[in-house]
Amino acid sequence: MRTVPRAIVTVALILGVTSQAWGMLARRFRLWEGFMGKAILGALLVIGMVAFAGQATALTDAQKCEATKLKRAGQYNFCRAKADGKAVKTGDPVDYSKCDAKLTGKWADAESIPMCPTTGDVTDIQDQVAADADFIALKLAGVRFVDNGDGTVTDTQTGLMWEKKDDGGGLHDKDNTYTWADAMSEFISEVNGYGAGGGVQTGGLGGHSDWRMPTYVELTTILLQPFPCGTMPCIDSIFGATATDSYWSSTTSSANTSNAYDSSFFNGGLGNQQKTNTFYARAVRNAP
Ligand SMILES: [Ca+2]
Repeated sequence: MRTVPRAIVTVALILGVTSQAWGMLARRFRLWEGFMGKAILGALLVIGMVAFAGQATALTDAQKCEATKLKRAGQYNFCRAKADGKAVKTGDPVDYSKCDAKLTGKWADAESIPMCPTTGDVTDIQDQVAADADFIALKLAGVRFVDNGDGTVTDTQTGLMWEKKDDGGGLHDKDNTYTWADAMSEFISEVNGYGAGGGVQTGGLGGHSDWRMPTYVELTTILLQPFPCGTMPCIDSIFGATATDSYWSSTTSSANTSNAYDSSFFNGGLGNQQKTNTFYARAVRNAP
């Protein structure tokens, strides 16, 4: 991919500098008139062409496949954005079916090139590009919080995806409390789809396995503004059931490493607590 433009630039530079120098010499000594002058100029041209052709044909099948897939992924993104734009203009439900069909077909074509660096990844890339495109569409719609319908909420302002809490008695129950260490390891491990005590990873909340505890700064971004606030719990209701109490951040107190910073969703108060105490936890990951 990158060797061709560099080769063109290099050859052009060599030819440019050489021809300038050669022009000066030619004007000074009238070299063009001689057989040697023509022979040297011809040789330079041939060397340049061979160098360029050599670089251009040096693309491997793997590079061709990778480059083609990149192009198709970009076209898929564009196709989705266009469909989003059409839905905005017409008010009709957005329809990605043509984009999906096109991508699937073109991906198969790309994979017919032997030695692709990756194969069988159309669904994976499709999901990733779709998530990126959806995120942009929501951001442009001026929507801040989006309930993804799978137990997660996306904040288009910060680019963070949050765990939605419930009152169902399971892993995501708002009443579960943890020491800081348990929140950082066991709780997050389970949200990421590992069984209690480790084991094999499957699923993960919303199909993701890169959940983590929020930093102190991240945690404060979902407090209702301005805070301390009069609303209890101090958070948008889109985040589901929320304990009106302190939630752990991942950030250790700078003054006392036995403590970690927390945010109270009772009224938006900020503080730090001994890590051995038990408080509430809400997982986060980087969207999309
Ligand atoms: Ca409960």
